[in-house]
Amino acid sequence: MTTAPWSALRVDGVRLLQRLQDLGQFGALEGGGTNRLALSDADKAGRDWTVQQMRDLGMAVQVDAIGNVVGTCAGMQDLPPVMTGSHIDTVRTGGLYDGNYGVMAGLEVVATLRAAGVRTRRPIQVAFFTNEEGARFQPDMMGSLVMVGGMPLQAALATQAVDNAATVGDELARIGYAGSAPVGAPVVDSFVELHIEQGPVLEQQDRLIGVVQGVQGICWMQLRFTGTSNHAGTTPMALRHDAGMCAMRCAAFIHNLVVRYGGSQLGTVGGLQLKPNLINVIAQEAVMTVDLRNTQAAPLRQAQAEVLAFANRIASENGVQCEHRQLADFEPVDFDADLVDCVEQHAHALGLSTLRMPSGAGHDAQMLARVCPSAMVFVPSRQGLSHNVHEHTDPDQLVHGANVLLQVLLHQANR
Ligand code: HGY
Ligand code: MN
Ligand code: MN
Ligand code: MN
Repeated sequence: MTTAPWSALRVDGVRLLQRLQDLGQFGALEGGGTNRLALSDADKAGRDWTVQQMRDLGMAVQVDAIGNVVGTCAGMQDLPPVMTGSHIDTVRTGGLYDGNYGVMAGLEVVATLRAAGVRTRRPIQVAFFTNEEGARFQPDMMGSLVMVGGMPLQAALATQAVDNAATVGDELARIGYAGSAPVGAPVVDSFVELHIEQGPVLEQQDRLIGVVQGVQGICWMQLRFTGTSNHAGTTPMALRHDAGMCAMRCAAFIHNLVVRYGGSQLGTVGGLQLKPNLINVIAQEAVMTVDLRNTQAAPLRQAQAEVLAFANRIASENGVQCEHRQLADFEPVDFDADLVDCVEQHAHALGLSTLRMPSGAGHDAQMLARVCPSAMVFVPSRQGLSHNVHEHTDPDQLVHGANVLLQVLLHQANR
């Protein structure tokens, strides 16, 4: 790899870390952490602040019809841009870095180029996508999915929140991010996302940079069991229509399925609401969420089919209704091999240890991969913690990752 004139350029770590702290004020939780649910007031405040950062960096800012925000740093030629970015919405118990880091590092790259007077051949874009987390509205990665034409805009806008009756469209209008830029077929040369690993692998293997080869498949379902509430003391077991027991046996089935499948199969029941949720009343209703993941498409399909078959069987054996809603259904994605090599080469050129690995978490890059060569760069997560207020990555590791992003974007934008 020839030595480019800009290969000595480095980001300003203090400025990057300061921006991360500043963004963290929006939705800050007492005692640390972030609650910036998609399209909430805190998300609006974080969006407004980030848009201002883009404008202060001389970037042209566009908001599309699903509320994705794209800042553009002009290139010398009007060629398809190189895009980076991630998300600034968080889960309810989020940290400072999930998503935020990739957006702030993108801004830091632009700030570094401006300070050095470097103009790239292609424009460089920094984006943050609507509702990556999928905590309030499903599916996750909604904004980037709509951007690439993977979900009809109207279906996304009509999606209702899990916490109230508001739709995505209502909330975008309420916070002033119902943009006019079209969605469905973005013109992007390539996409590179910098993100914390959110798992323990880099730390365990003492590597500084994760060279991400792809993202595992994700299947989200909601199962609603409807039975008959009754007295816990007077109703014989054989006469019960116990929605709660059906849900919990389903959860146990999922656990056993994961053990049976082995490999990369994962299964999570993150949400379970019982009604009336009283100690001496047989549950009338149970609503549970199911998150199944696998790096292989076939076993993931098989797992989903098995869980659904069991849920329907256990419901009919107990005289209970079972309704299934598919909330997300994403096949595993492989990133562009040349771009993955480019990430690895530039990390090595910076003297950083690397590890090739899949991503356990979903990311916007898996959606951009549908329309352009895409790749990701990971940095370690302390104790693998994420979606947890104690999420942490060492400052120097954050700066290493941003320097890899800088060099990869410079490489891509000067082709
Ligand atoms: O669920 C995920 O993997 C991502 O954080 N939305
Ligand atoms: Mn994320
Ligand atoms: Mn996340
Ligand atoms: Mn290069």
